[in-house]
Amino acid sequence: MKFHILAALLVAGVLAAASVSSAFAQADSELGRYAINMPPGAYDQNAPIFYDPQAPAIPAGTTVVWFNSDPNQIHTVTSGTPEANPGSLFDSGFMNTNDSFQHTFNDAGTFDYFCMVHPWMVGKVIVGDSFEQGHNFKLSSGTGPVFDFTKNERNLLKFELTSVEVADDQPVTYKIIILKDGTEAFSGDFPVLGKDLYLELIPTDTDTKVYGPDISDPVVGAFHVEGKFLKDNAAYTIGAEITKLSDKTPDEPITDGFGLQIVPEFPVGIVFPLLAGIGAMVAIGRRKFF
Ligand SMILES: [Cu+2]
Repeated sequence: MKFHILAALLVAGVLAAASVSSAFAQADSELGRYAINMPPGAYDQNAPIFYDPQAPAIPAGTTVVWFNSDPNQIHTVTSGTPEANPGSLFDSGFMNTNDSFQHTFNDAGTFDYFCMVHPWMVGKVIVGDSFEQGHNFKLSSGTGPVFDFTKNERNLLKFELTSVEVADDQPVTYKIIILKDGTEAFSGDFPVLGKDLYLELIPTDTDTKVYGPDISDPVVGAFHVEGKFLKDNAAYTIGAEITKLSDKTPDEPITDGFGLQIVPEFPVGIVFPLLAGIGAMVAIGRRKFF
């Protein structure tokens, strides 16, 4: 279990049991969490992108919201392809400019969809169902334990606070720290309503950028972190902490660390340990990690 030990050493030298888990993740609400936009000009066969992003990887249970931002164009979001089972899973019907449509993806798989009006407009959503249960958080991932950015250009993570009761409308502030091979590469604060934080990782060739949330009324939509720090073949450790519950600092630290391997291709040497789950789950105290 080379990877587990490595991840533990990176953090604090403390290795907790890594649980094997790959199962159906239930949606906890029907609130829209992740936005896909049809930008101006999306109708054009030569448009650079029809549905943006074109092929996100999201955890099972995520509710996706499509927006038609294409002026004076009617579009649809219709599951399948024109040839194969069009609309059998979801179908928006005609969407005018500024209309939205949402669908909750509960099952793992790759889901193609297209526009009935402009059938060259195609997109897909990749849904993963692997997760890791920590002491305080459950971490779900769109791509599973290995994020191969040559196959998936982005990966939506869902952090769910499981150890504390939180109302859906309660303000919660998450602090997320990403260590790359043991060195801090990113730190950010994310205020949300309720127990869930959706955070998408996007490896790019540019400097670090943070934006979101996709849905801000209420503030439950996904945030995004992109940058070249995510583009190395490296062992990443993601630390999650609740720094504010309502407007109070928690009496006891609420924190977990999770391992995630980000690779440009699937390396044979780490196949076995990575089949075990999302990586090493190392439960650690604030003093050790932060
Ligand atoms: Cu269309």
